[in-house]
Amino acid sequence: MALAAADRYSCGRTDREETMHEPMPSRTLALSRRSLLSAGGLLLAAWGMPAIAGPTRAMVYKNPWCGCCIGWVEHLEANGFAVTVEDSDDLAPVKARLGVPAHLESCHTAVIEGYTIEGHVPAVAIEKLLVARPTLTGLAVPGMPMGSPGMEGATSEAYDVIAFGPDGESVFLHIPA
Ligand SMILES: [Cu+2]
Repeated sequence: MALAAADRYSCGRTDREETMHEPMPSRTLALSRRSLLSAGGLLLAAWGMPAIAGPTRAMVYKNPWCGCCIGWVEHLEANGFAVTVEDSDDLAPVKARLGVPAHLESCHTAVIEGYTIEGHVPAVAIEKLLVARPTLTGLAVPGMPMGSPGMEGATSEAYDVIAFGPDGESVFLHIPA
């Protein structure tokens, strides 16, 4: 089932403009609090390591008209990442170069500390990845699940963050509805 290009890059949603000014659902707030705790853990983990330069950098490739991609960028920034955005009308070559399996594709693609991050992956999963640093190509949240960072709205659904790499794929983190 192929999404029409317009649907795909506008996230298939037209009500984002109205919903983005509503108060965040409590689940999102809870997730943010968890993310902050994880960030605290990261700081502790970094204690005693050689001085490292500033916040974690994220390079995000997205379509210029993708609203939910901007929502995800804001989620990263709110969690302390320093984000650089590169807009492109054709992300297929980027996804191919960064090793995103076709069946795990979403809207935007990012590179964080050498890992490929595909779609609406929550910061808490990225922080867990950067602490554990497993041998992976990266993480993906395929499609665009409602309730994931950047896809906040009236409903939220459970979804999995998938780890992918040379050794195959596995569930890295389950996010409950
Ligand atoms: Cu999206």
